Amino acid sequence: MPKTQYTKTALKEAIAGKLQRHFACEVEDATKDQVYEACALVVRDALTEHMIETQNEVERDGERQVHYLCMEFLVGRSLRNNAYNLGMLDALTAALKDMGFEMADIFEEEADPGLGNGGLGRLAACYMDGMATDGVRGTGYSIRYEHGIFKQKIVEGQQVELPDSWLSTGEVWQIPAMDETREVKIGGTVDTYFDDNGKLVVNYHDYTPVLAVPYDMPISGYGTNNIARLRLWKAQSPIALDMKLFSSGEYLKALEKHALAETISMVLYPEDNHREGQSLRLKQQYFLVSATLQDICAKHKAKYGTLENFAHKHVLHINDTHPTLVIPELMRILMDENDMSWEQAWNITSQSVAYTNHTVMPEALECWPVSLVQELMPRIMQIIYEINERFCKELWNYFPNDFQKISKLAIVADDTVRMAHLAIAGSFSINGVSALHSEILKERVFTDFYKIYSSKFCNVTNGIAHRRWLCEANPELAELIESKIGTGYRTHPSELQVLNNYADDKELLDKLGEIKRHNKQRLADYIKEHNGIEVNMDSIFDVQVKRLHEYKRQMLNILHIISLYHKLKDNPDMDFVPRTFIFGSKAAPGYAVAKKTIQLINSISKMIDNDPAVRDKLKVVFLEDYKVSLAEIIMPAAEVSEQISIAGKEASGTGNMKFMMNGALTIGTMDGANVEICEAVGKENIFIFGMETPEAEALAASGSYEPMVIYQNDPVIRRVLDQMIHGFGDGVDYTDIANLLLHGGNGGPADRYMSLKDFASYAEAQERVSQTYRDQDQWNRMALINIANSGRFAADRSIAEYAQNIWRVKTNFAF
Ligand code: 26W
Repeated sequence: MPKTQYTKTALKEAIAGKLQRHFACEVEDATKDQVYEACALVVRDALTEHMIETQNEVERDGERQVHYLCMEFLVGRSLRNNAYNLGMLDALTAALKDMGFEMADIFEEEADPGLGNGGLGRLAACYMDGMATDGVRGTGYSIRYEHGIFKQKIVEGQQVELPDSWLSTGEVWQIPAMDETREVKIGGTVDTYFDDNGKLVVNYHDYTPVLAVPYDMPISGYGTNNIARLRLWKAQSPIALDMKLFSSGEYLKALEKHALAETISMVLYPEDNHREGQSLRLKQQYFLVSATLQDICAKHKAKYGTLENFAHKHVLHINDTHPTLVIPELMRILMDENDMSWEQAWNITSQSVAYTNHTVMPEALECWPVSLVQELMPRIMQIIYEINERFCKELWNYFPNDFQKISKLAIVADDTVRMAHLAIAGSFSINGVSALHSEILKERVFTDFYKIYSSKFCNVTNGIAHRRWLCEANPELAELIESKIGTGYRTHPSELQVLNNYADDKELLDKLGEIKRHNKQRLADYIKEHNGIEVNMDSIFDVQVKRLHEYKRQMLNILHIISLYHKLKDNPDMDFVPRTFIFGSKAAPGYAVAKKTIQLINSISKMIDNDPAVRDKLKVVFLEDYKVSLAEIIMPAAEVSEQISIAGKEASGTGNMKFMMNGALTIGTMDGANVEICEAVGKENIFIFGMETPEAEALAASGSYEPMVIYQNDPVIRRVLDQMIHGFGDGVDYTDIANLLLHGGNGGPADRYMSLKDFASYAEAQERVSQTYRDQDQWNRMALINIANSGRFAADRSIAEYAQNIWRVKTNFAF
């Protein structure tokens, strides 16, 4: 447990002290943002103290460390989380109250750092929390993007992207470590030759040097002094301006060189599950990888004087393929800078790297043109070629004479570098993120690799930071839980299971319903304030929040909503369980269909809200700028969780876990972690519909799917699509969307993700949702069972599995 106890009085004094010293003001004159900053500084002091202790311990005992590399860390706000973990949240709330401030208002002052797109980045953040709590020696590495994911504004129904500047209030959590600045070399020319002694000499020149300046965010764990560190690299030009160029009159060129270096950490790429072959992105990847490895290796050498024992002391975990260049970069450091042979370097490298795959979408699998890798990192390209050559020789042993297969599996082919193949060749572990996804990797995506390296493949089902998503986001629910089962579940999430014993406790179930209503009210107030829409508190809050992507099938939800609208228009007095459909989603700026889908949701929302015949029973709300802090309001208020991707495509999903933990019931396909959620709660406590993976895959592969036939035979669907062509009364034309569903487009088949095929089954499941909701006791009972069985989806459990099965480091977690 943390050593320090924080009292209200001590905190008040500390905050007042910070206000005085940093802002030269008294409590009475302080603004909310000054108070926020003062609180953050007080909390930070405690964290940095713990961080130093943790670092010293790591240094002393020399146990194996985990280095978690990820291009995204969607950490969310820090103040409340750290205060909770340090056990000072109550005292802080009381201290602020005494000083005349509401805790919630102060928390609102903090910007929500958007250093990620979606699932991948949020998972990385949840895992930092898990590592800190489980006592794993972990460091996360990423880029300190000046601008995170764009801010989304909805203007006349359409998404508009605005730059996000989070640093103003986020800076307080980052401690610069200037003395550990590294230099990354980009571009230039490399000459390699063997000297008289037969030793390889690598001469690298004319490159552009870029400084990597580290900023450390201490990530607290719960009930422990162990701190996980998140190291964010900022790119800086080493010279204010290139003086040589400058004095020779090439002012602009000097300026350009300078700016080029600094743009590396300027902005996060907003594509999710879709690669953009931009050279700046590849520079970012190499920048992250090279700075990180130089950092780890320099410290390791300072301690041991050699890198020979590197693999015993470090695991380099790569989160998806984006940091795969760690493999050739570590080879480069070991060979070029430490005189190791290829074989020795390869042994160390391939025993240090572990790779997690997060997607099976073909358009997300990374490939880089050889020419680009060559241009930006010539030495790395040489090493990749050599890895490829040796790898292909190895493949030859498994598939002799099968040239076709070998070129299919090669790392370099058709003038591109296939990052996933490089990751598989150079790592000792490859895992998927849910049981189903890991099976799909083995059986379909990486079948041939699995034949060769079956022992490298494993599964670790994703998990979420349950303290953030339950205890902090939903304090009333946490209090209710704790009144029954105590606080043990905070570090032993499986103890939530004890709640199963209360499934028939009417009083508890009523209380659960009451709490949900309070959380719904909070969201309703938010909606009123931001969308000007009054929602019916007795309606089912049905939520789909996630990135906008065709495979996630927001479209299926929309088609169903339109069909409900028709049903109500035909029969306004029918006995209809009122529903509020809530969406929140960002679309990649270049993804036209996704953006049009957002517009479609907004058109429908407006049409319904303007129609007195239906608007009390049916509502559609699109919440602007979905992000972590907004999710913290939405999750506790949700009653239905939409997890409706076409089976086989959603690697895991983690929103599904957050909803469940907050007592929402899932309507979903047998995809990703939904399968395990279904197993955990039982079929009777979840609404499953649609094709399962084998059927969906077979239908897609057969080429015989014809949505037009469904359109012709199903009057409900026909009317929905006809309405889409006809429009929603605001003059916006959606024929393109209808065409995409019925005829295909953009080089794809009609209704690629088979929304029409699953429509009837989905509508039927939604009808079951409505009927179930009529019996509130039954509904609350199902909600309780979902909460009670959500413990296995805690990040603490995932991290313990990584630690035990992949990283081979010790943890404090008890399964
Ligand atoms: C190169 C462009 C790009 C950018 C991001 C390709 C792929 C990605 C991510 C890996 C996509 C992603 O976030 N995948 C999600 O990962 C979550 C965490 O494991 C899963 O829960 C989601 O199902 C998966 O879509």
